[in-house]
Amino acid sequence: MSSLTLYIGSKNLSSWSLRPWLLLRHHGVRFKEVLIDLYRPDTRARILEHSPSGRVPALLHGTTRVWDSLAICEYAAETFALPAAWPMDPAARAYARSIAAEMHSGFADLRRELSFDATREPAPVAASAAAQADIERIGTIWREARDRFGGQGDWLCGHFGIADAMFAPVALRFAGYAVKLGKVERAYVEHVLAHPAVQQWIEAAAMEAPPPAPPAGPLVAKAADAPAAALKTAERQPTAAKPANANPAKEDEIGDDELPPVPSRSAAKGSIGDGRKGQESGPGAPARVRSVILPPD
Ligand SMILES: N[C@@H](CCC(=O)N[C@@H](CS)C(=O)NCC(=O)O)C(=O)O
Repeated sequence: MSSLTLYIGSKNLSSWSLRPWLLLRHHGVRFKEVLIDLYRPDTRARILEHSPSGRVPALLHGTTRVWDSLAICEYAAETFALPAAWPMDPAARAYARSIAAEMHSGFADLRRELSFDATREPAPVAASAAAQADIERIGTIWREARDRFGGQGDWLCGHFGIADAMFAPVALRFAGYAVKLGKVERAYVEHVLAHPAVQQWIEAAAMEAPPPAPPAGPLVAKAADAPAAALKTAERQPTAAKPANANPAKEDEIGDDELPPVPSRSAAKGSIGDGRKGQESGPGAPARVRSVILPPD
C-alpha cells in the first residue's frame, strides 16, 4: 500500500482533525500521523507545506493529496472500502450524507461559543440563542437518526460511519460544556466518549503543550496590534490543572439526573496516543497533568 500520512492540528484544539483521524482509527487503517501545533508563529507555513488550503486535516496517500475533513473521510471510505462508511440503504445513506454535510457547513455559533477543547473540565457556559438553536438542532438530528436508522446499532445510522466521525467532536463539546441533554443524545455522547480511539485522542490532547502564553505587558494592552493567535489566547483564561484520569462529569451537569454519568473523557489508561510529530499513530506514554489555555477552533 502507498504510504498514508494524516496531517492534523493540536488534538486539544482541532475538531476538524479528529473526524478523519477517528474514521481511520476506527477501521484500523494504518497511517502516519503528523501533528502540527496550532496557534504558533510557524503554524501556517507548516500547514501550507502539506495542505494547499492552509488548513488541517490533510491526507497524503502516495502522491494523492486530500484536504478537508469530509473529503478525506470520503476518500478513505472509497480507497480502503471502509464498511458502513455510509449506510447501504439509499434513504439512510441520503440522510447520513445530509447530516454530515450539515455538520460540515453549519453550527457556526455552537463552534464559536463552545470552542473545541478535548480536555475541558465540564462546566457550562451561557450559550446565545443562536448557539442554543444549534444545540437543539443537533439533538433533533441525533434523535431522528437513531429513531429512523439506528436499528440495533449504537451509532447514528446503526454502524459507525462518516456521520458519526463528523459529529464526534460535538459529543466532546457537549460533555465539556455540560450541555443539558435528553436521554437519546446523552446515550450517544456516552457512546462516542467510550470509543477507545476517542479516549486515546483525549489522552494525547492532555499531554500537549498549551499554546504560547499571550505576550506580556504593552502587547496585550495594545490588543489591536497583537497577532490573532495571541489575541485568541489572551481573551481566555487558563483552566485549572486537570488531574489525568479524573472523571470530570457530574450527574447534574449534563442533564438527566436519573442517568449514569458520562464516562470520563480521559479514562483510558496505559493505551494512549502520544501526539508526537511524525509518529505512527498508536499507543504512547502515560498521561500527565497539565493546564490548558483555550483558543477557539
Ligand atoms: N472545512 C475544513 C476546516 C479545517 C479547519 O478550519 N482547520 C483548522 C484547525 S481545526 C485549521 O487548520 N486552522 C489553521 C490555523 O489555525 O492556522 C475541514 O473540514 O477540514
